[in-house]
Amino acid sequence: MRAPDYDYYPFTERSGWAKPADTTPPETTISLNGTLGFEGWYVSDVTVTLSATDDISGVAETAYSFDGVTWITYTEPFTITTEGIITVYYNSTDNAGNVEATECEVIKIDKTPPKPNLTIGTHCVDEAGNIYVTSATEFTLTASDDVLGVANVSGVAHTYYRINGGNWTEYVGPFKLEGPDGNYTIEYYSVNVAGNEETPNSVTVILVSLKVNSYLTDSEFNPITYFDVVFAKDRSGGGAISLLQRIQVSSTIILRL
Ligand SMILES: [Ca+2]
Repeated sequence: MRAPDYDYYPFTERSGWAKPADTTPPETTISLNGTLGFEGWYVSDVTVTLSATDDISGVAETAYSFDGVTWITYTEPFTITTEGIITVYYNSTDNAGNVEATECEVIKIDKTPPKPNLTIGTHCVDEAGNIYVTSATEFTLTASDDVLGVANVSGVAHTYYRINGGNWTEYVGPFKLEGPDGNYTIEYYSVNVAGNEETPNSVTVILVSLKVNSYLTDSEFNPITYFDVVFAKDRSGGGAISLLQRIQVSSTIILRL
């Protein structure tokens, strides 16, 4: 018998046969558009596009969420600008009411170079702001990959420094300046895991030796003309083992620490 010529059931076609029942949920795919850095980190904003297909009854709605709790109806591609690790949950529902199992995509975004910080050990600064150091002064570099609200986004991967335009050296621990007195320019920068790096920072310090003028006399106020630097067995200087250096008192003593 021919079916009635009107559509009393939404999935019945007028030509007379019923569509198969739709028991299969839609399938949603996600695509991301941004600039990839290293280790799966994007170094730019990321635009998210969701597209869904459903063979039988058709897609009724696609939705997404950033926490799996609050859902937003998807209407057009959206852009994530925040940094850190962001999870996008998404699914679609078809016209027969089948809901796709929620899928998720983890998106890692780090757009900001790490911030290095140079700490200069024992030093002094004059009124003009000149920084004086000795060959014993330690220089320590630390770096942070924090941004406002997110600690250690992709993480500091490497910190580099160079002295007076020499070769860049990877920082592994505190360093000191060696060489003649004078100006030394220290440049330094850090790179994070995502590959962001900053224009090098720079500081100039002045390396100086310590100069000591000696006016020593003996108990009779006779000038002491020299003293000996020795290895000794005790603090009183008794039992000298060997003479390291004989220093003339009439001259300026320069201590290279
Ligand atoms: Ca379906």
